[in-house]
Amino acid sequence: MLNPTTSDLFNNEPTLLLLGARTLLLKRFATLHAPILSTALALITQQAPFRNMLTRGGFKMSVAMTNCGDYGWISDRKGYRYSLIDPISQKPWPTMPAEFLALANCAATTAGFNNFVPDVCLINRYEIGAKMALHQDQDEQDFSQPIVSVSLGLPATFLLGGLTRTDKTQRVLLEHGDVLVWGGVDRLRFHGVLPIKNPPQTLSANHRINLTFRRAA
Ligand code: MD6
Ligand code: FE
Repeated sequence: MLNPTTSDLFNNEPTLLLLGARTLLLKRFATLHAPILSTALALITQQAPFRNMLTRGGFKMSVAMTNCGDYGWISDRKGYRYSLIDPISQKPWPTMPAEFLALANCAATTAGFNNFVPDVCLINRYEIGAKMALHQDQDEQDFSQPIVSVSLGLPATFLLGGLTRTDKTQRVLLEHGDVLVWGGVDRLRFHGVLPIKNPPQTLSANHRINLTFRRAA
């Protein structure tokens, strides 16, 4: 865990933290945009509701997911892949809202990745106890494209590993409004999310939302 100092506890300014050669944590970068993102999200989930997908092994994922954009990331007994069609509605995924695109592009530029135009936003919803096992993002065609990940709601401990599964992981606290950007030599780093904890009474949220922007094709 990046250890907060007493002064950090009272610091609400946006901050950039370098976590790797091409891994940047943009603390609170999206905080002001959160209400607009939530409104857009409500419209998306009316068309493409959250669902708990199956792994290839037939286990239900604890994280509920949906997508917007030209593609959606899906998982079922056939494995992981990108699909133009939502398997539930049999229709294309909802259009990526302009606010999503603008935020992702701006965050990428801030982290040194110019001209990032995502064609998919995977939307993850974590209830208390939900988690994501250590994995690499490797279903995309062009690994020169970065990944932009926006955290909303409850905090999470993100595990940031190296390029092999057994590399030591660092724990990174991802809070409401934080944006994590990585690419280049860090694009295939292993990563995961520890089980979401019960919130302190000072937090009103009861789940965590993560928006992961990628270029699939
Ligand atoms: C999450 N994120 O934070 C899951 N992948 O809920 C990811 O799997 C992820 O945050 C690649 C890059 C950034 C991420
Ligand atoms: Fe990932």
